[in-house]
Amino acid sequence: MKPLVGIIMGSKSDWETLQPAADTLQRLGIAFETRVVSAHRTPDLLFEYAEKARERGLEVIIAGAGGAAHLPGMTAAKTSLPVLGVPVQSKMLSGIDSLLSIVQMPAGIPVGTLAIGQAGATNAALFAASILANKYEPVRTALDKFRADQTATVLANPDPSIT
Ligand code: RP5
Repeated sequence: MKPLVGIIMGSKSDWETLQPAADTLQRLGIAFETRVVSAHRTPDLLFEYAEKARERGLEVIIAGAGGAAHLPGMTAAKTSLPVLGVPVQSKMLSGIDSLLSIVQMPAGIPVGTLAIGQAGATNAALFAASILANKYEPVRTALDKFRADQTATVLANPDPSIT
């Protein structure tokens, strides 16, 4: 199956944060690819990836980066595909630097920014699924099931003292 979602990240060290996005897409049956694409270390690759993304069949890009996190914004500048930004929890500033770098886009080029860390990565995948669900019925069904299962799990375990 050709990937519909591209998960890109600024460094291999971001994989731990972004892996839940891949796991969630896998669970929903959505084809994806994962790549290290750095705005700072491989800028030419970033331009090529973003420029060719649509013609290769990608429909959503999830971009995770930490620190001075330019990857999501620069990717969004080079493609009109929806770009979802995941701020990686940096060591020095706990991801506040990543969050502000990604969320504070000037008007004109949007990046849909998620929470810092793995929760943001999971939600980026679910957000990508919501976008794709408008067009792909199986994705809508998988997303509805994901939510129903989540609700059932909470309701089936009402007592927090029981493990
Ligand atoms: C960013 O720099 C990456 O997204 C990563 O979060 C951060 C640190 O990268 P490494 O020095 O661990 O490769 O570009």
